[in-house]
Amino acid sequence: MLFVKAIINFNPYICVSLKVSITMFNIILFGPPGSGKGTQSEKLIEKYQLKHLSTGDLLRSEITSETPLGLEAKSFMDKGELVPDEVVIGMISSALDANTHVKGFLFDGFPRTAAQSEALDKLLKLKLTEISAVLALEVSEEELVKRLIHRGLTSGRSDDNSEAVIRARIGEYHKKTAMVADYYQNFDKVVLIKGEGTVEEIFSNLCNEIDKRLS
Ligand code: B4P
Repeated sequence: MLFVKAIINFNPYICVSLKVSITMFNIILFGPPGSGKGTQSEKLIEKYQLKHLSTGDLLRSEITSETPLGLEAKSFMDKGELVPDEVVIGMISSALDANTHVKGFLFDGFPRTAAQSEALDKLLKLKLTEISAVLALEVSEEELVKRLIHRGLTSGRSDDNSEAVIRARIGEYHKKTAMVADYYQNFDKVVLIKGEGTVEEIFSNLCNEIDKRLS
């Protein structure tokens, strides 16, 4: 902290970059598998010009490129399990470093564990910024299963094509991910959003919450 103060007082160039970081707007789109995170993220990044960081997309791209990281991740994803924290945190850390001049980040599917939440806070703190809000989509389990089975008919995703794997993913969510909302609730950052209804209705509710925080 002392180090940061010294920089602010004596280095006008770093002072400018500090100002830029503080004005960043970072949100987490949170919810169980199939709650609409990916669907709504596409619309939100277009409207608010945020950098989309989806750990699911990043992992699937590693799988497609058959990298060692992708091969390791696939063994977990195919079973509906979470990929180990160190793999995912490393990926996000590189993505943050690669995107220094953005208005803010939309985190989709990350963080998914308590360790990932703490790591994200630390990484953002190093960039002198923080999470502005966690928008949490609420959807019943039966609706989640229905949506993912339906997506499995066309997505080609190995984790969508068996009900047992879909239910395992939801189980992982309850066991390891739901507590992420409790973590951010301690900082009063969580907003619950009804995730059932039309895509446009849900989008409009998400935008209302974002606009309140931007104004
Ligand atoms: P993700 O890629 O994050 O996928 P997801 O949570 O399953 O789906 P998402 O929530 O984005 O889907 P959407 O609702 O948009 O994760 C996949 C796997 O990667 C994980 O299981 C894990 O193994 C690994 N992983 C990813 N991040 C990780 C991390 N941080 N740590 C460890 N492991 C990680 O869409 C679902 C369907 O619903 C779509 O077909 C959509 O069209 C439909 N839909 C959306 N909104 C709807 C609405 N309002 N009404 C009806 N249908 C709707």
